[in-house]
Amino acid sequence: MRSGRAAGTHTGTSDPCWLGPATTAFLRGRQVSLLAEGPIADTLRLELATAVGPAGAVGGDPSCEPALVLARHDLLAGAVGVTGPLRRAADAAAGLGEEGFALVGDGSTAAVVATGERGLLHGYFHLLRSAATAGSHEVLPTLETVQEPALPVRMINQWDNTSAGDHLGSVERGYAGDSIFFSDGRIVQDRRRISDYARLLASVGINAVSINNVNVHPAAVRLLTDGLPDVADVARIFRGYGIATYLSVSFASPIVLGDLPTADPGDESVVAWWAGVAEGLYREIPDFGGFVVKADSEGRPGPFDYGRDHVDGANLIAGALRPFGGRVFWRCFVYDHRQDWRDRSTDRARAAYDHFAALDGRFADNVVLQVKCGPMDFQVREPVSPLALAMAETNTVVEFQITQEYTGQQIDLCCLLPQWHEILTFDVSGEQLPGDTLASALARRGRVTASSGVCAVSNVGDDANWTGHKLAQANLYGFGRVAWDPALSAREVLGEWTALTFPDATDLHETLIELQMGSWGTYEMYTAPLGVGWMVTPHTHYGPAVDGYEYSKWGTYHFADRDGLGVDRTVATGTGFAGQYPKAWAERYEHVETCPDELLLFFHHVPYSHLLHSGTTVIQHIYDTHVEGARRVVEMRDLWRSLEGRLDEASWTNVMERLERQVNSAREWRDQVTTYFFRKSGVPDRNGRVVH
Ligand code: GCW
Repeated sequence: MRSGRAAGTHTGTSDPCWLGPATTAFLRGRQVSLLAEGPIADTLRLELATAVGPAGAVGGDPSCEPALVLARHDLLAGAVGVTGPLRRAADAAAGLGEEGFALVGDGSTAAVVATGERGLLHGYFHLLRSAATAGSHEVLPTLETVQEPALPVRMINQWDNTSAGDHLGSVERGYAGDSIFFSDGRIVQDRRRISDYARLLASVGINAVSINNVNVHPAAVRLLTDGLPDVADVARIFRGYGIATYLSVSFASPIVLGDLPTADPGDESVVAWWAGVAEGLYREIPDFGGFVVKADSEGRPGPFDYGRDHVDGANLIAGALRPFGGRVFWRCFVYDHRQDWRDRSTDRARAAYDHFAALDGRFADNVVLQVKCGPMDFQVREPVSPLALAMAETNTVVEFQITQEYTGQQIDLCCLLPQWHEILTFDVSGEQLPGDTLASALARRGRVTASSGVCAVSNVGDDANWTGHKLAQANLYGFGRVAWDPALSAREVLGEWTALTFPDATDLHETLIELQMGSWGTYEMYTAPLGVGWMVTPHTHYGPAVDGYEYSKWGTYHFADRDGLGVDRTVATGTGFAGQYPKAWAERYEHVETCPDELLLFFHHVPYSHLLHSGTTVIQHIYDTHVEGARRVVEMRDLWRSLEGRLDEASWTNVMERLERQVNSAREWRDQVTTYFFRKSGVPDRNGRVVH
């Protein structure tokens, strides 16, 4: 939703989000010392200078008893004054990887020691977090921690278009205004907003960003040529925050840009073309991250156009990037988007696994497969993607969607952290073996190749508050935090975000956390029931349309008739999708007796009278949850109204306005879904509520 400001105008005073001035108050007027050189150290020096203000000072000598010292481990070897917290941090930091840090604070001095510059930056932001959660804005916190990221790849994907055109606007599936990166076909000239964004991302440990949409429209292809100097400048900004820059590229680039007649991976001229492009890129940007590629997906060109497979396609581009240390992120969102709804044997949920699982082990070591977290497409409830569980010999990142395409579009409050926590802690074998979560599988692979982890589609735009809905900032913040430490609970992360974002409203923190914690469950209640998904308005994906995708080509059906609903994905009588899981899960999902309620309609077609484990029938569950979900939204709205005057006005007004819209939307969902199923089934609501 647009903020009402003219497109692309940067006021220079955007919301600092979770990094407001209060978060560094404990450094004001202090002496701090920084022992490190390089682009990230330069960023840190500026950060520190701002934090200490004119009355403080940023020096290099740790022996002058600074309040805070940040030091690269190797530079401490000959330094004097390495005592107290600094000594303890130095000892603890020995042997850490370049993103790790040791942080020790005794209440009057804090020390961050790391083996690399990026570790120092992470340690600095961790200090701010610790101070905020300790509630001590004026004093340095007491703490002792050694941290390393669990996952080596922690990436953000922008779906930003270089020009708005007709491609769903300036940001595809963007709900917070226009792109902060592009306007009128090129990278914006005022780069302050990009720099502020880099800072936000760095503060939660993000280390990679792709800046343009995976649907690469004709003008965007030119980022590789005419746009390169601007891309280099953006990469310079991100470099200062320890973040590598990537571009999304079209598989057909050799044709579009190179005037070649083909993009066939088996063609020598194509191989040479990609090699030349990579050489040019790395000449301009020596630490360029690499490419993201959406191929053979929703009409995009790809190796299938030439009778090749995805190994051929991905390895072609990886080969060009390898001499320079670059990587290709190859998306696995490959399915038949021209399906015949009459055909009940084709199952979109199967597609990613069917296309990629057999290719495990054949991809080059600088290929990273990018697998959506569920088998369909970021619905409010899906099972974990079986492909994400299957690629033992292939670098993999699991893709999440921070932008709320199917989860309320930053009009409805929907904190996705509990959903991500469930996915990341998913028990891979289904046998509750220790250390066998999805996140630990990604981490294990990451320790071998440093190329596995997570990525997510961003939710920011040029709205003053970045995310359209102020509280949606927590999803952006939280993604970075769980990427760093997937064991963190949603509540812990929300606790941090709330303390950092609303430092003056300590008495409201619990209320704000509770509000966010329940919001995903509430959204699930009033939208598509029991994991079936897709009852959204076609194309825009906001608001209800129960049959909107029922007779479409997209493979998105609920199969409701007068007797029942749901998709039979069992091995015995359905599409066989359940069989793509490790044995214990396959068996659990296969049978209605063991399939979890919340996924029942994803895996089974059942009669309306089917009794759920919860003790209620499917039809009554639909009635009850929709009424209850809409009621909870009214309750959230009323609660928020009662907070007037107790939070800053801009935040309060923004959220109030969104909640009013959410009340209307939830009412519409409730009435359309309950009425639809009453009319289909003829079964009345036990409580006599459904009258339409
Ligand atoms: O579901 C679809 C979205 C598209 C998106 C695509 C993808 C970028 O509706 O807008 O395109 O997923 O993930 O590639």
